[in-house]
Amino acid sequence: IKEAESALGTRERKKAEIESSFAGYEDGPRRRLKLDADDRPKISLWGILKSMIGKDMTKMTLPVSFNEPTSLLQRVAEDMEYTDLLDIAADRPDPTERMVYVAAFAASEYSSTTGRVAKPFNPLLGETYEYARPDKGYRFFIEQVSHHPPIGAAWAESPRWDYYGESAVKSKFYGKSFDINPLGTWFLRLRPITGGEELYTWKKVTSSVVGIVTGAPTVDNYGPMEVKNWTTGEVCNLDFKQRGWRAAGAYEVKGRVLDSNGSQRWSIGGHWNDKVYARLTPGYDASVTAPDNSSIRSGGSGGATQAFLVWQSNPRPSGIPFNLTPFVVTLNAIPDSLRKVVCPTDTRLRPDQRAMEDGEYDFAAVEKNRLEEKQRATRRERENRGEEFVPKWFTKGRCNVTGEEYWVFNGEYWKMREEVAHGGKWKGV
Ligand code: CLR
Repeated sequence: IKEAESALGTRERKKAEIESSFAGYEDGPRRRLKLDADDRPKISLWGILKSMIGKDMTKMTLPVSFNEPTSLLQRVAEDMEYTDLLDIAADRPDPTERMVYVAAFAASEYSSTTGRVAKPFNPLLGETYEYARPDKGYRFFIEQVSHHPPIGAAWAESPRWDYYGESAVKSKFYGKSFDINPLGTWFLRLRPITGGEELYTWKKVTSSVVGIVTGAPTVDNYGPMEVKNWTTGEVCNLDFKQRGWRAAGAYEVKGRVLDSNGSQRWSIGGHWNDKVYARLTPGYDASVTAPDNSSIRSGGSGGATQAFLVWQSNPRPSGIPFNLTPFVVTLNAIPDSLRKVVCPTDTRLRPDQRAMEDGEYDFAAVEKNRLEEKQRATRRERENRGEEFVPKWFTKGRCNVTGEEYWVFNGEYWKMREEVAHGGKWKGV
């Protein structure tokens, strides 16, 4: 009881701190874009890409009609769509059950990639993006901390958890496929109801655009993923199955949760674009499919050997331009209340991306060029002064649990923002 009380105390303190950042989000999430349909010119991907075999994404110059009106910083914020799973995880008293929900969260991060064969805008060095959800109780922040190679450092906080990591990818166009390999580790600090804190880590799997030559490009995500609880020792091994020739088994994910002694506790199965189920299988492995009767119990498990639904993807209504998800539509909104407080470096203020969102593709291309030229000029000036870019909101640190390097958020962003909300000014940005 004492430990639960202290866990609740920590959550209360965090809650108050995070709520101080909600100014500007009073209007609630945006529901639609200005555009009803994107009438982008249909150009063959292969026609453009065939001369670029062997190149990585940073070396490809593509017409702006291959872009979508998101930035890579916002693509990382897409991870926040299913944080409810983390809230549920934190309230489960059993660590293997917490792992089931954390692993489902890690798999849910891929559901919004389908139908999105488009290039997000490349963030400028020092560009930032913030996103807060008063209704969900979290705040998210990311800064582009390196341009070559492109690296974004992200930090999200809620009363029950912190989620942070580095977004950096290696990409290469192989002709048959365009592969994107994420490099960084993602960290989850969970504050379970039973007290204390737990550290989980995982790495993202490979994303790949396939079907380029046949003219039906799709995004696949595949490979093994290990989610590890460093504090109590549970491990979940997930396997994202690679899409085959006949697309049978597409989107499939399966896995197992091992307890701290290494013996199996849960079997997991489903599809990362749709649903994930779990089944209590103490000491053995089983394949998990949808339960065959109507007694699907979501959010509970106590002793059940019947599979239960852990996660379900939100609907993808057709008719949203650029094939965006409803969650993504909320990301680039800038109501007047938010414009007043958001940092001048925020992605929402990029004129090229805004033009793209509004369907003004030619203007988007002109502005994109202008910003990139300006960035080059700034870099030359910096080099002439013999200076190096220093991130404003993150420093490099080493995790004393995993031994890995990671980007430590200095917390100053939200403090300065609060001053701005009370009439102050952004300084040194
Ligand atoms: C995957 C999840 C990671 C962050 C991340 C980084 C790069 C993204 C990738 C995600 C998804 C696929 C992606 C990629 C950059 C380019 C690629 C959007 C979100 C698209 C599909 C490539 C389009 C090909 C062009 C030639 C049109 O945490």
